[in-house]
Amino acid sequence: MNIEQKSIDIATQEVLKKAQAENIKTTWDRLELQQPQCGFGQLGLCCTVCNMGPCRIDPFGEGAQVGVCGANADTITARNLGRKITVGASAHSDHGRDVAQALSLVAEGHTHDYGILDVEKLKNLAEEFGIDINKTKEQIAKELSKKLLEEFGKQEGELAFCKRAPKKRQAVWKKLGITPRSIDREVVELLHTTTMGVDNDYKNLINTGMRCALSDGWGGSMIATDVQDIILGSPQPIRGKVNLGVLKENYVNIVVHGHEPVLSEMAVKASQDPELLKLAKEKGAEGINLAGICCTANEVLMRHGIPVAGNFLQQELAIVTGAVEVMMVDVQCIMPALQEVAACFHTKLITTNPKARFPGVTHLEFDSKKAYEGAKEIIKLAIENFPNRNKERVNIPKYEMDLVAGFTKEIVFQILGGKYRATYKPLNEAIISGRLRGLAGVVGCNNPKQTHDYFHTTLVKELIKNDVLVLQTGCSAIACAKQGLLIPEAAKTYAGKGLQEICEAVGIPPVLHLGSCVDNSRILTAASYIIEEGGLGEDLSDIPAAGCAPEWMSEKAITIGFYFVSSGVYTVFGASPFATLGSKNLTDYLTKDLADTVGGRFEFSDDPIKMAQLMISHIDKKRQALKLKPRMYEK
Ligand code: BF8
Repeated sequence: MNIEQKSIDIATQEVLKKAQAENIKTTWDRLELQQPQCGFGQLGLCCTVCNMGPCRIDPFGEGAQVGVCGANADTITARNLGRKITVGASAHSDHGRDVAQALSLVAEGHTHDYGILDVEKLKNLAEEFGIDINKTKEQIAKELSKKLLEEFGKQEGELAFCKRAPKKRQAVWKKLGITPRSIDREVVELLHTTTMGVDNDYKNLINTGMRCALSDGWGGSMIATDVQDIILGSPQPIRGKVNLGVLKENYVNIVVHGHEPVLSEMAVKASQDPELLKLAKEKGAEGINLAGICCTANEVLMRHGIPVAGNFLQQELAIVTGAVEVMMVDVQCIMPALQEVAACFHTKLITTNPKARFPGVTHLEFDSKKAYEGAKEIIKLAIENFPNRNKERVNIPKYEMDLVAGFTKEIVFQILGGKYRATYKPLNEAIISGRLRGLAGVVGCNNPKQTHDYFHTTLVKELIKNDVLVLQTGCSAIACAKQGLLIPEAAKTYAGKGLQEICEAVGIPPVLHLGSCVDNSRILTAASYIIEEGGLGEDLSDIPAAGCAPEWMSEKAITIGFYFVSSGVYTVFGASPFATLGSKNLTDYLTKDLADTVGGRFEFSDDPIKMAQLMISHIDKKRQALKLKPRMYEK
């Protein structure tokens, strides 16, 4: 694989050349060492569920067709997939739980580093849970955090946020028995059903999987998003910069990486601390520069305009620039290889979460009761490490791009509707009148098996060219931002005439950044508002919209895919069809039959233009079904 095949991003290519010249191994080298990758694993046909195995099914039909216990390809692939769904749901939901606990600490006055910054959202949420809001915000927060934490372990009823979905959608879930009852229970139950000798019906396994995924999308992730907005502030449209060029040569560079913004939020504050700025100058630096990688980056970008150094496949490369004093990591998507890469430089890797440690790596555990103090300690460590930087080995690519982020379900439509008319009407009308063809959610990771950023950007360009407004989160948003798609000016260059008119009228980019991966929940609630506004059907599956994760790699992406599909969304996945191809029955169930029950279904493709065309043709079908006007500027 040459460098151009590895990434379309010039900054990435430049640092990859440096890594090669200095013999530093990156994920692409390790991918090569793994070739050929296990065929049974790729097809989902390897079963390690019990100690009678590991078993594998012969995909050519000549060898064993069942495991030692008698499980066939359908059961094995569905069980393996179910386990992946539980992991993705656990990751997002555990994040949500931590944030809900932080709200409780704030309410009880155990921490003064955070506050209640979005009181309106606090009250709205409290009302959703039936809490009387005629009391102090602290009292409301105390009751609310209790209710939110109960969502994780309750034994009866259904998750409160399910009520945010249109009535018709709720009825679909009820009919299929997939309304999530709580968060933890759905994860446990799905795990239970995948153990040896429990559920042998692939369709039933997938139904249990959908319920678990829904407990993430309409539960754990939604709690994470909403509570973060309450204690850290709801994002507002904000300008920022993206790509490795945001690292600064004469500054102390600190990279925050991971997912939970509670500590990185404090790092933002601490990086502006006069005492620390003074110390940085004493050590010969011009100042302190904080930048982010992955979803933590998206969180601090959305709320503070902190620059983004890159997405998933750039985490090692940020260190390879030689200009990073500290990379502080919390949870999820943090490559174990970072330790080895950091050891090639002066960079200190610091773990902060008790759930995620590396052997031999400095661990400064985050304590939300002393959050600011903890963040200061890490920044100080970075400053003290600045003189250890080998200037000869610093090579920061001169590439950075402007972007606008900070769109939430509330803000997007406040903008479209005007400051005093926070309504979805203009958006719905734009779709109804044919000025906008429809909506797309493009989300998810990078994967070294696919040319870095190529799939995201090619797909998104094709969508906006066809008047589809794109909503993004996660590493996908970062990919498109690097290519200049997240600035209002991009509308003129890339968007179709209808989308261009809307973007120009309200001054938004044709691609809207809604935040981190837990913020995919913002897309679900935005879609529910669209239905509530009227004119575009009665269920989420009626909206001319589609979803896509073109370069996915994480189990979290699978869970997101499942809660989108179970919410009625047609969802395309790039790369491989999450190891289910070994069962034709399961593949057909996911890509065809689900449409008849949940209204959404999966599609798999490895060609970004084809992915866009599939999504557009689905959008057109939905337009036809709603008998909407023809597109305003049809070619
Ligand atoms: O949660 S998009 S690589 S960083 S998993 Fe990870 Fe994928 Fe990036 Fe955020 Ni989401």
